Amino acid sequence: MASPMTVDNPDYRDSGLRFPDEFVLGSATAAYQIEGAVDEDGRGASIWDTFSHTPGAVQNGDTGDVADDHYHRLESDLDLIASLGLDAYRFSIAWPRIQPTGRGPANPAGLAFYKRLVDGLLQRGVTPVATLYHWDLPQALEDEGGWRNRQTAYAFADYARIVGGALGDRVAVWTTLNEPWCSAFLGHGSGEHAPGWQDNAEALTAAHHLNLAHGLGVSALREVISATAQISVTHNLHVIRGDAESVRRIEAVGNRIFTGPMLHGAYPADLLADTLPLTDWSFVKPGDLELIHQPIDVLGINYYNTTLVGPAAGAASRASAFPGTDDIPRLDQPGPFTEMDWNIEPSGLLQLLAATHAEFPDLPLMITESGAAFDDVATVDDHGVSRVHDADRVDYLRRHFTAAHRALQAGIDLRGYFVWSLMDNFEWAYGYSKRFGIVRVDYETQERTLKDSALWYRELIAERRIP
Ligand code: IFM
Repeated sequence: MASPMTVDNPDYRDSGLRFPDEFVLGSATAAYQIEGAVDEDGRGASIWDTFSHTPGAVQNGDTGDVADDHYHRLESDLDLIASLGLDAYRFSIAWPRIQPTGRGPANPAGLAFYKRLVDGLLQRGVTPVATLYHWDLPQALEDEGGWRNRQTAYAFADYARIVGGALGDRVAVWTTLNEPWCSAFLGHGSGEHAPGWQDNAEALTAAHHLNLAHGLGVSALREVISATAQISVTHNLHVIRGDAESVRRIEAVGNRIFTGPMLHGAYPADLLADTLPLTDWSFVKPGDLELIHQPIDVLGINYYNTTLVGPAAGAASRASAFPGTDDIPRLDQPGPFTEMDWNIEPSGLLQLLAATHAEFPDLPLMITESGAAFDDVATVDDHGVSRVHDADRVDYLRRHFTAAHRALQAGIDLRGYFVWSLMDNFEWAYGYSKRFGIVRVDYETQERTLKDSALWYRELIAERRIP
């Protein structure tokens, strides 16, 4: 067993490190990835229903129609969550369950589902952490221009007010948006995600309207939630390494385009200059930055891997997930890699936490996602019990919890860590081909099996130290 003397252990494979009692040890999911029941109880269609049913958009033609059937298995999934001893459970609310067309009165059945979820968590001693938007925009709003239309930001604020009013006395942490980079740029730049646009100017427009939605959403939530509830936003801030000018450019359009207006009250000057060939930014209206720049209580950070870049070569020309930077080459990095081909680099998590803390020293941080997809093998042991010996995921988690612990040791105000994900689920454009869960889901039978990583995490939570 490692001792605290091993904090400089370069492979981050420590055990025995203790987390404070107040450090939140949780796990996370998102609505479209697990719920299924897409046509039930008045739920409207979302852009992911449309996208996943578009031939060629998702691997194997997979859709979220059934997913983990969580909507019908709520009680047993709540028991599963409780059995792991999670301090907190992070879930997202499906906007089209609450407002089937994205506007108008709440659908009582939709609200009732999330009330049962929240109350079920509280009854089991698990803290509810809710995300309002994890990518499932009502299709009716997309038909009016989606995130390219600034009215969607105002519709989001109305939705936030409805949900905050219904659950605001019981949810501990509210997150407005999950990874707006994905919504804006995978959705409108590279087109890998719903709604599948490939247009740099539209992608930048969408980014601004997501920023606006965040600010309006924070204000709406503050009106209705309890004074003790916290408000956050979650970003997948990219850890870019390599050529300094390329790093600056990608960080500008990948990270600071969101953190600038949300947390500093301004778009970075270098971002505006870099993107002038793509847009004149006339979608930013007077007063928008004040609306966007609302105080938040905690910043959510999702971390998976790093990116290595070289010096720009040629000219940017294509629609991209980092608009205007397709002239920058991505370089190979050393492994190991997860099933997503993402490099496993726990030092990137520590680097990200340190850099974010340095930039926003007064803002508590929370790792709202970190985890790994691997090609798990399900077995049956001598006693007939299903097992998944996912040593690679245990190793990933050990190394990233070690990084989180080092962040605490370094004085970074890190409040918790949510493992992505509680259970295998619909991995967006990859369908069900990538398994991120610490709980295996057999998609034929919907049987749930605790993987070794779940048993390991259960022990970490119980002992509050890395096993
Ligand atoms: O599954 C996703 C999640 O929905 C958002 N963050 C990244 C995860 C892994 O790709």
